[in-house]
Amino acid sequence: MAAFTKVLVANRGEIAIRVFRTLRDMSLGSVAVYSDVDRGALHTGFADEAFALGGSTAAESYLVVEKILEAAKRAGAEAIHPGYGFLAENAGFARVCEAAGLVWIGPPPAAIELMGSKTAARRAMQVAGVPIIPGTTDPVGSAEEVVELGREIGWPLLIKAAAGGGGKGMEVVRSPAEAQRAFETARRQGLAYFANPAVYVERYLEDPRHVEVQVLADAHGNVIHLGERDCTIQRRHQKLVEETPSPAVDEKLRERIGRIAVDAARAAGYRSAGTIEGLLAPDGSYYFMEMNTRIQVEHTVTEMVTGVDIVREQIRIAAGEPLELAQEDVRLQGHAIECRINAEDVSKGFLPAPGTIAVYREPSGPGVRVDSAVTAGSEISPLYDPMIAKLIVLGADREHAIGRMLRALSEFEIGGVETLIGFHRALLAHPCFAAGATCLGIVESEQLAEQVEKLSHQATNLASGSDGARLDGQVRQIEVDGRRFEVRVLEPEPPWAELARRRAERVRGRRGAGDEVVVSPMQGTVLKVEVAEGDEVEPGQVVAVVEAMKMENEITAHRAGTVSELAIASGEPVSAGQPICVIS
Ligand code: MV4
Repeated sequence: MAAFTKVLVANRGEIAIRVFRTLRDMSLGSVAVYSDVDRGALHTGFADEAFALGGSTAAESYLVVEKILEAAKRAGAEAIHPGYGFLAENAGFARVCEAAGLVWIGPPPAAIELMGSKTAARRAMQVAGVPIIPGTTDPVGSAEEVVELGREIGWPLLIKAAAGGGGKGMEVVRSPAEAQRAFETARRQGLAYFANPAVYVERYLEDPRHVEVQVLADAHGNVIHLGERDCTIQRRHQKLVEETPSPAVDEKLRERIGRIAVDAARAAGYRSAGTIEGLLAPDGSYYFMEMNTRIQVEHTVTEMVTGVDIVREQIRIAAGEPLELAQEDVRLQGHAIECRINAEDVSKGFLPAPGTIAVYREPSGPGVRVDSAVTAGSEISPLYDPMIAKLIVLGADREHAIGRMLRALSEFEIGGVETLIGFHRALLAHPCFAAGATCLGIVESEQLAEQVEKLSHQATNLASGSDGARLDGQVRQIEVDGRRFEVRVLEPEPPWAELARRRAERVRGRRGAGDEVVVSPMQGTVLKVEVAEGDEVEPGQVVAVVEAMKMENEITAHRAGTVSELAIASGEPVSAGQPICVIS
């Protein structure tokens, strides 16, 4: 394999490290790039060479095609691996790389483009005999057309952005009366996110599972699948837990959806690793939803049960090598689960919680894999996505894997920032997850939130009822009669501490009109406005949803009152600290 010997990874964080590891496995040279914020980031040390891109935000660094190409030229890299996100599904970038004589470790640009248009993709799949969700394969031009479609294929319907994907710009329409508003909202969102207002319509499937199939296609006409991943556990279209095999897929269904995925990849003229995302309805029907033309975050669970290094296959395919295995060589062994450990605060509606990681200790031991790019002292920047680590386990069966995940989660120590560790412990211990159900509504339920609260402050109850003493937070080890105990120490407070706290609160409350204003905690785009002027709101009620770094963030009312001034509209950009509305 001598097509190239040095690869530049146009990415950061855990996925850059993930690719560098395989490059080393294969004795290939590696080149990292980094933004100003990432000067000290771990991924830069996992490559043979590292080049500064300059700029802080993604738009100033990892997304600038000329900067990436310049770094490749300076390093003498012969190939580019894009990772996921950033430029991974940018057909223009793939073309520019190839025009510059660099090998693109990814699919043909035409396949990226085809799958980027959800309507064109649906048309191609329909022609190829791949089942698509009933609906249109062309954009719809008016709310009247939506109503007409409802009469034909039945309610409810779902309007989706034609240039969209991943659930952004989706609007459910339950009756003809809702068509006009939903049509307009979906078009506005399509324009705001994808600079394209075109929308199309699908039948809305109730309580489906998100079941996706990993495919590999080489340049010699070989296309195989590596089984499915179940990604049903999501929040606002962010996957949180992924597993394989799916609790809802048996050998017969796997063969059927595997064939559908291989047919879909062939119809797209695909090459490289890709994922067919599909919906599995409660009645057992399976439909193509979209194709992700990149390596995905959750590829790891497939690697655990197949033993295949998917990045290695991407590299070999790009070098013109045939697939290392045929369909009959693919053996699925055991059950794998991945939990995304994000720096997010569950008690604040999963608000990203950037900051400095003070304490960091990864779990290990049998069947445990951690893909991360942080260590104690690392900064989780508000400029990039807040994923700290992916925790992946392999067990003999699902029950074994759940037990292992709970064990590994309890070993994982992250201090200094809020994380989803407590959330995952509560979710995986929930009867709905054990049952392999869709857990519809559980992720955001009050019940789970309470459980998370309990798990993350297990020792806090020691403090209740003990006036004048606060927890110092530190867990210490003591030995009593030769036996070890872990204790959280209660430190008596000085007598003026309570007064000082009250004074601080008064000062905070004295900002006058300021305490009536809800501000955006981040820079982003307004996805939805959930209230109107004159509405009565309660504390914690969602007033708007702001998208930042591909994450949907709920902005909530901090107090009860009436919305008197609404300062934003859906589709508009907002900056951190910008007023959203006044609640008086
Ligand atoms: C759907 C759907 C129901 N009907 N499409 C699209 C993007 C992905 N993140 C979720 N998407 C959905 N598309 C039709 N026609 C429901 C979802 C959906 C979903 C699907 C499976 C598992 C969890 C889900 C959570 C939210 C939305």
